[in-house]
Amino acid sequence: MQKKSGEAGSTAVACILALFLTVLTAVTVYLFVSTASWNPGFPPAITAFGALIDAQYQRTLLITGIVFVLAQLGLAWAVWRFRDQGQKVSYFEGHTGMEMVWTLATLVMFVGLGIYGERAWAEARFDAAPAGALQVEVTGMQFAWNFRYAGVDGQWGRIVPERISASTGNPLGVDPADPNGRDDIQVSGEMYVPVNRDVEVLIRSQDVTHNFYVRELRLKQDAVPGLIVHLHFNATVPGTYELACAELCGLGHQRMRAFFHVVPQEEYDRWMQEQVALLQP
Ligand SMILES: [Cu+2]
Repeated sequence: MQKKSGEAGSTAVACILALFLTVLTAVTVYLFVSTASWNPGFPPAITAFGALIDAQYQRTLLITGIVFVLAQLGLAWAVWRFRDQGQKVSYFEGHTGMEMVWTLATLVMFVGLGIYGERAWAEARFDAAPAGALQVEVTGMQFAWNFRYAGVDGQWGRIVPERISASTGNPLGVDPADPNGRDDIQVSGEMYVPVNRDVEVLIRSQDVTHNFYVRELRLKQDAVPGLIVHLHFNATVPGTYELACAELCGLGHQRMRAFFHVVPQEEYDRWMQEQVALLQP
């Protein structure tokens, strides 16, 4: 229906919409600031770079929060400011200056956050593990985690896929002909590492893509068939943590979990001796 010129639209509609946007923004900000959303219930980090990850998370939340508030309040203002007052409608098509400003602002924000977070990411993934780090091979398979330690000689036994046989006690397929493999320690479901010690994990998968995820380490890494992915960390707080598979890997995915134990060096040595003793024929 055509409107007579000079007739104003409903102020109430613009008013209600602007008010609704403002209240919605205020409630959202209140929920984030007042509740656990700001610290969203993560268990405390047990690595130094975990603290960097948490700082990055909060920084991202703060910046995107500010952008959210400005955008919503700007929208409310525009709804109110340009409400139908019977004025002549003006219309323009695009504005190169504005386009450049918000494209550049978005670019600077995302690239800036990326550069800020680079160190936390690189520390566990790109930098080589410190010399003398304890190596643990972590293998995901439907639906279990297997851990292998190189044993007394510090050498891994060769893996031959044809030898994979869980029913005969060789789920990883360590070559029985390789003397390096005879003292390899294999455990399923329980991973032990000493506290305050550099640990390098070599993540593998035997079948589909799994994901090595320990919240307290702030590490989450896909286990990809055909790849050995290196990560390293230094856990500083003893305890038992959950190692979950964080990649939907099949029907038994939800039971693919293990326990990650960070223990004092003496306890680790004791545990290792027990495992060595189990190997003796
Ligand atoms: Cu899995």
